[in-house]
Amino acid sequence: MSNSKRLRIAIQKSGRLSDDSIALLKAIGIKLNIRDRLLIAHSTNEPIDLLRVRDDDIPGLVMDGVADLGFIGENELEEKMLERKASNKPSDYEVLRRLDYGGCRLSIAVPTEMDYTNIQSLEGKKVATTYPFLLERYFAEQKINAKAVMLTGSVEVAPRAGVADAICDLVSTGATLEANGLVEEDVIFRSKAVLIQRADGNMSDEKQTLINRLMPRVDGVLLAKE
Ligand code: PRT
Ligand code: ZN
Repeated sequence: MSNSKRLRIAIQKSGRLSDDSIALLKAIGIKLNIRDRLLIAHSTNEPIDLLRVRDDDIPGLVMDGVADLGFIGENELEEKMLERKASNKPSDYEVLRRLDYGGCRLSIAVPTEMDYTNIQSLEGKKVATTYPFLLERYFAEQKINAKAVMLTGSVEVAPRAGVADAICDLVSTGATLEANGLVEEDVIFRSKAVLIQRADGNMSDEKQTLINRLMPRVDGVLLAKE
């Protein structure tokens, strides 16, 4: 679908993955001319363009072949893959490298006052989350009848607002949970940022050669930081 001869890399425009992803591209020698408001940024020394978008859009752009590569959190990638599978949309991709940033976990957390022993305690309950497909998959694996309630923001206030009994949200330090009177109980998914490539079979030889030339540099940067 992507006709451009230039390699298109989808990257979060502004958020937790942006700076580290840009830093990695720069570290492998790609010079970038990024203007804050623009969707597209061009490299000045390689045939590469950046598509600067919301992270939610990155898996779909790669799976539809609109972007050739993408930097994305595994949480978002796996959720979108499940969502697209459920509606019979293309959902293939290849993970080129697992990166050393964006680390977090998707966890179930419950109000401190809730009587929680294990996941069975959620039988018949409502759990607010931005990741309904990952959560429903976990409920199915655990054979629990509970309901995922989709919220795109403010998930951590859902129990206090009476919208849900518990939540399933991303956690890194745990400070947000604590500030909202919630206790982390079950980790359902561990995530890091990954570099993915489209797997629709339509990558041109020129682009694949460029990717193959860049990847050893990525490995060099990752190794140097270990
Ligand atoms: O605007 P756009 O849609 O692009 O951005 P976004 O707001 O959806 O995403 P953003 O930038 O917040 O996160 C992008 C990705 O960073 C996520 O998909 C994860 O892969 C990764 N990541 C790593 C995190 C966190 N750590 C994280 N702590 N994403 C979100 N959080 C949030 C979490 O949702 C909760 O609100 O931080 C809060 C918890 O943090 P602690 O430290 O208090 O536990
Ligand atoms: Zn997002």
